[in-house]
Amino acid sequence: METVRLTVGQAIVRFMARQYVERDGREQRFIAGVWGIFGHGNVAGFGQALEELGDAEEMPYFRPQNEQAQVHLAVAFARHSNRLRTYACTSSVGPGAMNMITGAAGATVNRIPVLLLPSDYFANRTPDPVLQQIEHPTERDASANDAFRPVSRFFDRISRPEQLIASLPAAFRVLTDPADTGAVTISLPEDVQSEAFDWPERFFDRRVWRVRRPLPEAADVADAVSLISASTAPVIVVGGGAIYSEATEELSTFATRFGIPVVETQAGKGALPWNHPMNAGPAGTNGGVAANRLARDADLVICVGTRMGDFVTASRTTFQNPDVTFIGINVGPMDAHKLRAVPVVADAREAICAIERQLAAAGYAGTAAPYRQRVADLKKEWDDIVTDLRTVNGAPGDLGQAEVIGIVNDVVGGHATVICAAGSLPGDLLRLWRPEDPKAYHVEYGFSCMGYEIVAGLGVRLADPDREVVVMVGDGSYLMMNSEIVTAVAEDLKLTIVVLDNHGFQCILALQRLVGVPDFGNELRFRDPSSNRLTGPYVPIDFRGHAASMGALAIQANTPDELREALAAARAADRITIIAVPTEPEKRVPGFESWWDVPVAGTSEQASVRGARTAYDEKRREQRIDIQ
Ligand SMILES: Cc1ncc(C[n+]2csc(CCOP(=O)(O)OP(=O)(O)O)c2C)c(N)n1
Ligand SMILES: [Mg+2]
Repeated sequence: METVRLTVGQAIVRFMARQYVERDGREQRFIAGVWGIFGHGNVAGFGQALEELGDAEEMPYFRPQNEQAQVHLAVAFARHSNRLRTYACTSSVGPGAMNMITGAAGATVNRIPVLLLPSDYFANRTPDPVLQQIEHPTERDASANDAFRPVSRFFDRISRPEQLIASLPAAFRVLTDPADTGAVTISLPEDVQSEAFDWPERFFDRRVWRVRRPLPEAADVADAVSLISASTAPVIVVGGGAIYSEATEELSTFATRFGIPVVETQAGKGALPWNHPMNAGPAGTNGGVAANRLARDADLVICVGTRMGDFVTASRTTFQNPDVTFIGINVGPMDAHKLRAVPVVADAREAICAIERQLAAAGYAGTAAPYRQRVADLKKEWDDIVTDLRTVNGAPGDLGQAEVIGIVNDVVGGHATVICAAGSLPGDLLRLWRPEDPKAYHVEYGFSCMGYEIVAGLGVRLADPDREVVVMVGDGSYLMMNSEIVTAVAEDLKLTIVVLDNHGFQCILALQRLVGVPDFGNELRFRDPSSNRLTGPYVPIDFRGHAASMGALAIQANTPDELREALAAARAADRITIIAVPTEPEKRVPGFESWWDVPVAGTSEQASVRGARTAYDEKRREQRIDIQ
């Protein structure tokens, strides 16, 4: 057997560089590079390997400012690449590794591949406790990195070099499997990373992982066909899986041919352009009137590539037809079975095509004319509401968030990618942004992680250098994680970040009022000595000055005209641009016939809380516990 002597770190670099994926005949390298922050845990091991082999293996290295950020960035890169590429992320032991936990959870929730290589304490245990080691008093093999287990789809700890030979292929199997994918963690004790071993040459052969398009079972297709044929008011719920599978054209054909409206989730928005006649807009808690009324009355719901989270089901109140049934088209069995669906465990594109063929063969002509007319009427009603909400109304210095969204969307158009993750923006973007292609809308709303926004902008930019990228981020989320602006400057990544300054966590403040609680702890205010609470004046923040200090082009825009000019300047600029826009917090977009289950205190001295609890108990009666 031919062997080659390399350290564990060197072997990982070489192995990663030789893993490819293939789908529909297109082949590409799966790991596009490595992001990492070095410490004593990885500088001599994996870091040495990258320095020595990185160039020869074409495995570029990138340096972020925060380990959580690098994971978000890799996830955004992978999502924009339809999960056919990602980055690896390395960290030192202890805090560096722990910083990646949040990112790992976000990857796993959203079913997006990312390879995490946190360093771990000495396998030989001689110097214990090494700097940053948590010493468990009774479980000697427990390390902080065990915290990756519940948030990873694959976890292994390499305590002997040869374990890699089995572990790395297993890790890549999971990363490239559309049903299993998520965060994949290989924990690397710092001594093991540097250990040399004679690896079989074959371990480093070029390997191509076919990203499967599993075909649906004929019997499941037949069941779906009879349900659709018998339905009078069907709707399709589209999720991210339809986009990752590149099933959007087929979805459009299917919906048009059979006159079945499509309602959007956060991850699925963009699958059909906003002005597609069959696109009824978003459904659920942050939905619009068209989708929510169609979904309320639907007798059949065809779920395509969605995890059916509580925002689209409005905590199980979206679907009110007593006889509603579901078809679950999903490559992942767990998601396919949700809501007692007839599961069609398959690739979204393959399943849509198979069902369409069988429907056509059965002579199915689609929904009746009055239903199609209802869809068209509701769509028109909703589109008009959106246009109204986006239109500037009021004094120029009194911008509301909806107007800012309208202005930004009008300037950048429907093919720029808009990015967001948390706050009131995701809901408002879901209703108001008008994407014109499947990659024009990127809102992370599975984990809804504050701090994802700016770094995700970098990830999308790296995945798609020719596309205009605009990050819309709340002031609270900006303050939570903004230091990768420095990375964008260093890497010469051009994107536009619009910071909406409304003095804090306004979406949670709105939620707080809804559950009957007086304003408490959400706005960014000085402590008031008389109340000893955070009820003083707003803490002023110079977002423009802050961003400028990191080397970005930074612009303050207080009026619609200033915002339009700033967006034009950002477009013309040669670097990352931050536009700070003060927005009026009380100009909120209302809800549209929907709800979200946020439990209200069961007892309180406050009448507002008791009133909210009564309303809550009433609403809970609409929850469909029969379709779980
Ligand atoms: C990491 C993280 N912490 C806490 C939350 C809960 N949370 C959701 S939105 C939000 C406030 C966001 O504030 P901002 O970005 O200013 O948006 P706004 O609500 O003002 O639109 C908070 C605290 C979260 N989603 N993510
Ligand atoms: Mg805010």
